[in-house]
Amino acid sequence: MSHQPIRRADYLPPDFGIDRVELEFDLEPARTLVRARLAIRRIGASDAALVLDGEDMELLGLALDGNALAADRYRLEPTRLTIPGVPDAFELVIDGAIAPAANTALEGLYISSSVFCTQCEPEGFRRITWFLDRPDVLSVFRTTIRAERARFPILLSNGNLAAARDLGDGRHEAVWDDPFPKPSYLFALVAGDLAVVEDRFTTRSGRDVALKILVEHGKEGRAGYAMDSLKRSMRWDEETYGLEYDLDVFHIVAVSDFNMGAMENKSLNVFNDRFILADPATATDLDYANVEGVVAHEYFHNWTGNRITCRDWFQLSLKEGLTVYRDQEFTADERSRAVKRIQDVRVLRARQFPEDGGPLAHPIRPDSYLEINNFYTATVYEKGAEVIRMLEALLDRDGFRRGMDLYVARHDGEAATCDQFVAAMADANGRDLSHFLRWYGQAGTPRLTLEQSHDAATGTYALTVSQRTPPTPGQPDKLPLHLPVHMGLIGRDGAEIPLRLEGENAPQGTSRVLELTEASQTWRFVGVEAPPVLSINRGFAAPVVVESSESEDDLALRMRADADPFSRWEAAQSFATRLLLAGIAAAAEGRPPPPTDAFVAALAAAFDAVEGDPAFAAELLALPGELYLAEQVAVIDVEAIHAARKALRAAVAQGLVDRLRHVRTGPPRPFAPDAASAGHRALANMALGYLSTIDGPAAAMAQYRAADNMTDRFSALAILSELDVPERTAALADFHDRHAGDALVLNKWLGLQAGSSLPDTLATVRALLDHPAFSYGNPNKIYALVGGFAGNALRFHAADGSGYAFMVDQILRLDPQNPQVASRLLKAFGRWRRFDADRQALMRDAMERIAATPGLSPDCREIVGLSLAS
Ligand code: B3K
Ligand code: ZN
Repeated sequence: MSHQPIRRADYLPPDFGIDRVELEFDLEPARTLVRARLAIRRIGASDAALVLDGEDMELLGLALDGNALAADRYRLEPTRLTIPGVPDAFELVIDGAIAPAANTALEGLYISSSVFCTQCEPEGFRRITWFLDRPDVLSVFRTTIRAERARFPILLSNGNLAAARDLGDGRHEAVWDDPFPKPSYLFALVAGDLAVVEDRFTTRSGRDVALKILVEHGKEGRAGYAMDSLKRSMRWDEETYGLEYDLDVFHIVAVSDFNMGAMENKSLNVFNDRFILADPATATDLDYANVEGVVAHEYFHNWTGNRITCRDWFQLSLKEGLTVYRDQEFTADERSRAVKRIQDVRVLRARQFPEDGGPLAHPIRPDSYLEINNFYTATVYEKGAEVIRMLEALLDRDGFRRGMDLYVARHDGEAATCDQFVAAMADANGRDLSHFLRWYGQAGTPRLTLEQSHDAATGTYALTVSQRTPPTPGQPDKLPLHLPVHMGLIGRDGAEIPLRLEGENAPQGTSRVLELTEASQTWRFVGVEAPPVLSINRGFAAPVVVESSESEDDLALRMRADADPFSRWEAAQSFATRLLLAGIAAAAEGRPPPPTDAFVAALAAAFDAVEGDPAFAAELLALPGELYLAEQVAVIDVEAIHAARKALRAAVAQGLVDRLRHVRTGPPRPFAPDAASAGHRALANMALGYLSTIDGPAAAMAQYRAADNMTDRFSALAILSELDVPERTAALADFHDRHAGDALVLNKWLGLQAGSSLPDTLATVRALLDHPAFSYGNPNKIYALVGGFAGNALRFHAADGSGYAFMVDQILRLDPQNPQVASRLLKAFGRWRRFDADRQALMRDAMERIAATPGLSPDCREIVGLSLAS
């Protein structure tokens, strides 16, 4: 917890290395004793003092090469321990005590439902012992754990079990050896009474790996999908990147109190249980997909993150962007590539684009931070993955693989930088990617504008693409970026046109990646007889906004005929967005909404063209969300956005009513969690939602009662929860009683009520704070209820400021106990400048109340400071 900004430019290598770490834990919830034996070696200046990070611990003793250090030989401060005048190589033994049961920040060693667990990334290890807690210090760890056997029969740490014995006094001991040098943030310890689900995996080269997933007793039956996902991930990484697992055991432990999704500790992943537990009665298809994606993500970190880690936290995207890209590709290969791309772009636009356009905008490799926990952002993760994806587009698949191979060969066992990653990509392909590196340092979403002309006499089509990135805080002037322009041309008959650039002898396919490097560039295609329809940014190859004034006819043509499925969906989104923006303007001015016939007809034709791909059809029918629309207007009017979207939904329902009813016919299918079955459910539930705007709640209520799986039951409940009808109350009560005692399911119930557009939502949320299903100690519950409300634009931004006042109370209550969770909630205020003057004033007052609070955490101080400064 640093109180001064840390700057990327100030990076200095450490003065000391710690080659070997031996930890001994005597576990007791109230007071745990930790002994650290560190083999330390000087790397830097001969007069440098040893400065170790450490917070919130009690120092019991210090010995250097076997000699106890007197108090005048060292200086202990709240966040560090300084020992001047140390030799060039020595052993330091530190005895300390910590209080896991009192650890509510869930960083370091803490207790979740009677299970000891750890979260050390990024700076939690310094709450376990004093250390060089920075990712460029790599050490070999041996961990000895002692605890009472009855309460803590399972004792785990990283690596392989080296020894286990009974201590005779009701306690036992386990010793774990991790042969791979690793930074402290990858250390983990788990101790408790957990059930073990076991399987095995044989790697390509014949290593037999024991796979163990540990869950709360009684939840063993819900770990099967996670295990299956793990085995498929292991196989995929071998087949796709030639990367194999490197130890004899791989553990995943599911805990219920966890700030984030999961953590990739070496061979001992710790997970938020919502990303492990899944069965048909309690998990939706989205939950299954999330389990698969997060299990894969953490497993893939074993190479991209653990074997090759980050030099400093500014390089976070080196492991996170790359690993998100890898898990996206895994899901694309395992499920539907087009649907996965659409879902990822939807998330990018709803979460990352607003971040990039607001006060918290930062490059994927930030330049400074006050609290690094604030930078586990959509930008570092999701935009970081898009930057990797652009490299794949520019170098093609084989070239990208060559770059990955070189990156691993060069940096295995090291703490690397983003520059080194891009250098490996460049060197493996004989390319100069220095211009591309600007993506790492420049924030903001680039906007592309297009100019097209066609010369019938020569059959030449000219396309000019111009780029411009709006200013972001601290970066008023932006440079042109190097990006792939993935495009195709479509004839009026719907056929793809062979693409031949002026000067080429023959066409080179019908879909091409052009490279934009300048502010503006023109490409001329020959052999184009008639004016074509342009399909641009296919597959969303570049994370940009394309400003286009495409005609409705062209959009309709691309919606049904574009060879790129992503672009078909994109055309539908653009058409819908255009109508919605007109509708928003109309709603704000009390005018009737614009005519929707042309869009509805185009949607019907596009829908008919994808018969046989229900998952894609469901995406096609999903209108742009409120967050995305908010980004498209000059001043956000939450009521007008909500009303316009509701009106278009009703129009689509009327226009497609026969098709929607047809979707709902046919024999019931038995439940299976695979992507194809999930696609059928997605489409059927999409249809149910639309039809409820015509038919009311009856069909949703019937489905709610008859459902044999959580996807269908919860989809019906979500539809009912938006209707002000008696069935709503009945279904919510029934759902609660059916799942009483199941925290993960009740979180869905909390979230649904917090996100409801009905007018009494805030009162409901306030009442739910006292419900037994809610607790301030559990991040999942806070994100569901309080976070769910913050994401409910209509109610959070209530004109009277009641939503803002509520959120301030919640943030201030949470900050002292868990600053990470508080500061995540605080980000809801970031876009305050985009609202009308009255709301701006209310939001500014709310943030000033937070800023004026004594003892505010650095986490919240940084977010509120950046937000107010904008
Ligand atoms: N690396 C962890 C995130 C740790 C977050 C700390 N605030 C999970 C992941 O990205 O895989
Ligand atoms: Zn990650």
